[in-house]
Amino acid sequence: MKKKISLIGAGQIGGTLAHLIALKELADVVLFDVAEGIAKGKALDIAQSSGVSGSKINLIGTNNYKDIKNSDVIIITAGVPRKPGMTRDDLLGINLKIIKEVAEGIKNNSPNSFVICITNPLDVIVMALQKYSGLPHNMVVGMAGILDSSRFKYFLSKQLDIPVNKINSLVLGGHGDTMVPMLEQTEIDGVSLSKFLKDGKIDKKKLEEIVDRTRKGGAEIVKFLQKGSAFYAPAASGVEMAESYLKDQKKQLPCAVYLQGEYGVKNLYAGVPVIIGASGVEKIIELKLSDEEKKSFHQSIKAVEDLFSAAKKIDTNLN
Ligand code: A3D
Repeated sequence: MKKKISLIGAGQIGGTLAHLIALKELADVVLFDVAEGIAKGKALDIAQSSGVSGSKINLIGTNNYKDIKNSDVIIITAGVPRKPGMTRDDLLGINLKIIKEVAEGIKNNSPNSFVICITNPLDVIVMALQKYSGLPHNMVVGMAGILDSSRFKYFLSKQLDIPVNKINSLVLGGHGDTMVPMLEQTEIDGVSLSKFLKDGKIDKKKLEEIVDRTRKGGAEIVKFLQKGSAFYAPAASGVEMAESYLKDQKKQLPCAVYLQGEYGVKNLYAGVPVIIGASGVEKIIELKLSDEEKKSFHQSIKAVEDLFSAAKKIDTNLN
C-alpha cells in the first residue's frame, strides 16, 4: 500500500522535502501550511513536474488538518527561520507558539505517525512538541545531527581531497553553537582522524577551523541568503530519517531523541546516534566517548537545559 507523508510547513524546507519525496516516490505527500496558497501552489508545481520525472505519487496542498489523517510520517518545518545576526535560540518564543498549534493538529488527526521535527531551536522545540502532543517518545524525533554531520564530513572531504562517502563521522549534542563534532569517532577511508593528525595529513589548527565552520555552518548560509536559512541539506537529512522508518532500514543516524539516562542525561532531547526502523527510534547507541568529547557533550547538554528552562518560563504548561 502507498505510504503517506504530511509536511507541516510548506516553506523552503517543506517545498524541498516534497520535491525530494516525489522524485524518490517515497510516499504520497500532503503539504500543509497556514498560508494555504503556498501549500497548494507548491503541491501543484511539483505535481506538474511528474510528466518529466515520471513520479507516480499524489500531492495535495491544504490548510486543513483533517487532510493529514493516517499519515505514516509527519515532518514539521512550520515556524520562522533565522535572519542574519540571529541565533537559533532567538526563535524560541514565536516557534513555541506555532509548535503548540501543530502538536494539537497532529494529536487530533494523526496520532500514530512517526513525527520528525525540524523547526528551531531544534532540541527544545521537539521536546515541547512531544509534551504538547503526548505522542510516545520513540515516535517523536528531531532532525539536526544528520545535517551537522553532513556539513562536517563535507568540509573534511574538501580539505583532504577525499570523497565524502569515504568519511565516517558524526556530530552530537544540541543543535546549537555548542554542537560536538566527534573527532575520536571520525574515520577517513578506514583510518582514524587521530592518525591523520599524527601523520601530519591535517594540522590541528585547520581541524579546529573545520569544527568551528561546522558549528557555524547554518549561520554562514543565513549570511549569504540574507532572507531565510539553509533548506536543501536540511530537507535531504529529513528524508533520510523518513525513509529509514518507512522502509524499516534500521539505519544508525544521529538524531535528537529523548534521553532517559543514556550518556548520563535524563528527561531531555538531544542529539545521539540511534537506530531508526519500523518502530520509530528502536535503539539508542551509546558510544564510548573520550574525556574531551564527554566534556564538550555535557557543555552542549547544559545549553539545551538552559534553553528548555527559558521555554518553561514562556509556557508553564511545559513544567
Ligand atoms: P520558511 O521558508 O519560512 O517556512 C516556514 C513555513 O511555516 C512558512 O511557509 C509559514 O507559512 C509556515 N507556518 C508558520 N506558522 C505555521 C503554523 N502555525 N502552521 C503551519 N505552518 C506554519 O522556513 P524554512 O522552511 O526555511 O525553515 C523552517 C524551520 O526549520 C525554521 O524554524 C528553521 O530555523 C528550521 N531549520 C532547522 C534546521 C535544523 O537543522 C534543525 C535547519 C534549517 C532550518
